[in-house]
Amino acid sequence: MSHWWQDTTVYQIYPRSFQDSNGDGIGDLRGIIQRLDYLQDLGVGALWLCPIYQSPNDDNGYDIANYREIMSEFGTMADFDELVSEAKKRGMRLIMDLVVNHTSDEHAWFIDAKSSPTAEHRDWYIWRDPAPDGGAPNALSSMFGGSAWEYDQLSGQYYLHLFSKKQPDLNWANPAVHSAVYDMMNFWLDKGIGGFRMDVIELLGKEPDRLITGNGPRLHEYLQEMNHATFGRGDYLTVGECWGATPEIAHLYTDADRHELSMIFQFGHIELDQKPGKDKWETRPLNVNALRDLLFKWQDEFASSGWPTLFWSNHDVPRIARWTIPGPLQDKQLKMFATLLYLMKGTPFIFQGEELGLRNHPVTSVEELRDIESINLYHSRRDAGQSEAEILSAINEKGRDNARRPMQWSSTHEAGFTTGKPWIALNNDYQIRNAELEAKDPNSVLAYYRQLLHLRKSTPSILKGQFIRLPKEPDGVAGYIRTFGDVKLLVVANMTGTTQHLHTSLDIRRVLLTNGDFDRQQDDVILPPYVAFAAEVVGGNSNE
Ligand code: TEU
Ligand code: CA
Repeated sequence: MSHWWQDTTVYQIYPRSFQDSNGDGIGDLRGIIQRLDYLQDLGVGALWLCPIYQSPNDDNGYDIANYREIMSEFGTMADFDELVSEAKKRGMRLIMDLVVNHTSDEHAWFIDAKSSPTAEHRDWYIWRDPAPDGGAPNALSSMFGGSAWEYDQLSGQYYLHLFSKKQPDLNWANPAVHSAVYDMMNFWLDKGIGGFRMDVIELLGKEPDRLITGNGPRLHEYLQEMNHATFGRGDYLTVGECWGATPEIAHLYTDADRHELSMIFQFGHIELDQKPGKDKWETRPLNVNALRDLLFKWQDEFASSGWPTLFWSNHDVPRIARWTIPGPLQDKQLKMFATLLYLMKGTPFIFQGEELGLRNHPVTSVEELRDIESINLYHSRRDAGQSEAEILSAINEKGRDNARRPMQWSSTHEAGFTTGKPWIALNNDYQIRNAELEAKDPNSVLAYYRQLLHLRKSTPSILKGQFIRLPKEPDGVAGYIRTFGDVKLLVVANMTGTTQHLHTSLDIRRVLLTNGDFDRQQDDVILPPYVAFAAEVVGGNSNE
C-alpha cells in the first residue's frame, strides 16, 4: 500500500526562529502563515513544527505546561486553525511535535503530583526514595548534565528527569497516563493535522530501577496501543526520534504489519564525525566513504519493509554546511550532499535554512548562548577546569544554537526575520546569504533545492524505485541506481575536492539534475570536484 507521506518532502520549522509577525523578536504562527507561499514554491508537502504548546521555555517548548494551548508568544488557537487551513490550500499538512516522555514541572499534572504523595497525579511521574546514604536513588544521569534525580523537600523523595529538572519524566507504567496522552493526540488529529514527530519515543519503556532508559521491554506494546487508540484510524505520518536504533529495532517500529510508526529518525550518519565511543562534542573529520556506506546500508535494510527518513540536520544538529569547506566550491558541495541523499528512497526532512545553505555562527562568550544544553555544558566543564576557549570551540561546532538562529529572508533589518530585536542573534552573513537573493540567482543553493524537490515529486523512479548500489565505486564517489519499470535513474556524487573517474558501461540518455559539468570518455564518467548528477540511463551489465 502506498501512503501520501512516502511521496512528500517534510520541512522542519523551528517556530521561534522562522518568522516574527509582531516585532517582539520571537517567531510565531502568523509569521509561518506569511511564509507559506515560499514553502509551497520550495516543493514541500508537510511542515513539522517544533513544539508550539504552552511552555515556560526551559528547553524551548520541549517542556510542555499545557498540551492543548498554544504558547502565547506564538499566537492563539485561532491562528493555529488558520495555519492548518492555509497550509492545506497549498497542499501542505502539519506535523505536530509529540513530547510525551516528560512534561514541564509547570504542567498541572506535575503541580498536583508534587503537592502530596497521595495526590491523584503522584504516580503519573516517577518518584523514588533516597538511596540508603540519602543521595539519589541510582546513577542515572540527565542528558543535560548531572543526576537524573531531583530531590523534593516536601515528600523527601526524588523524581526522575532524563532531561532538565524542569522536565519530569511521565510514568508510562501507569495506564492513566496513556489515556490522557491519547485523548490529547486525538484532540490534535481532530484539528486536521497530518501526523506526529515523536520526541525521544524510545524512552517510553524505561525501567529506571534497572537503569534501562531506551528500548525498554514494554516500548512496542505501548506504541501498538497508541497506534490503535489514535493515528491508526487514518493515513498519518508518524516519525519517532530514535537515537539508539539498530536495523533490527528500526523494523520493530516501522514494519507495516506491526502497526506502530511510519518511520524513525536514526542518527548513525550524524554521529560519524564523533570520535568512536565519545560524545558529540569530541569530533573527527568526516570520512565520506563511511558516510556513503552507512547511508547505503540503511537503504538496503529498508528494501522490502519499513521506510527510510532522509535528513542531514534538525533543531539539535547543526546544518550540513558543517561538513563543507569554506570557499568557492562550498555551494557546490552543499548541492552535492543534497543530490546524494534526497534522491534515495525515503522521505526527506529538510530543516529550515538548509535550503539556503546556512552556516554555523560562532559565539565568543557564554552570554551569547541560549540553549540549556550548551549553557549547562559550559558551566560543568568550567567547574572541571577546562578553558573557556576550548569549551566554546566545541559549542561553536556542535551546539544546538547553531541550527536555531533566525531564518535569513532578506538583506534588510535582522534579515527580515523581525522588525524588533531577535531573541537570539542572527548569523552576520545574512546580507550575502538569504532567501530573497537566492530566489533571484539560478545558481543558488535555494534554486537547486527547488529544482531537486520538484524533480522528486514528478519522478516515479525517485519516489518508488528500487535502490541498487553501483558495484564498484572508487573511493570518494557514491553511485546508485533507482529502477522503476523500464526506467533506470543513475545518481552519482563526487564527494571529494579532486577529480574522480567512475567506470561504468551505463549509457547516459538524459541528465535530469546536476550541480556542474562532467565528461564522458568511453566507459568513464569524469567528475570534477564535488560534482553530482542524476540521469536517465540505459544498458549496463546485469549488475549495473
Ligand atoms: O532530543 C533528544 C535528545 O536526546 C537530545 O537531547 C539530543 O541528544 C541532543 O540534542 C544532542 O546532544 C529531543 C529534542 O529533539 C530536543 O530538542 C529536546 O531537548 C529533548 O528531546 C528533550 O525533549
Ligand atoms: Ca512574534
